[in-house]
Amino acid sequence: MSANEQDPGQAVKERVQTRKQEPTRFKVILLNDDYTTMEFVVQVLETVFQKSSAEAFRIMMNVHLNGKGIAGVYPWEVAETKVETVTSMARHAQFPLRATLEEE
Ligand code: TYC
Repeated sequence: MSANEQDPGQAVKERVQTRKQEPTRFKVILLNDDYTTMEFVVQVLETVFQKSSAEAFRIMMNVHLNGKGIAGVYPWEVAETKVETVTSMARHAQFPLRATLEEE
């Protein structure tokens, strides 16, 4: 081995990973509006976000009172699919309900 061809085992410090790298997660945000019924939002939270009826009602009221709120937190593909599902259900029911993503 020549002088400048060093043993990488000594030149490169090994890093010990103390924590598994978590994949980036995304919040699915529900937005308030004046036309979507409370009942429909609760139904969406129960069916798309697997919330209990009590939790669905709590989240819906939080969105109603504060303008927006978190429906759930998921890896990107899951979050994106849930936004599409909510949007599709809302359009079929002719409600203007909107959902968006926010990086956690
Ligand atoms: N503000 C609506 C109403 O009074 C209810 C509502 C709640 C709509 C949450 C959208 O994301 C929403 N009927």
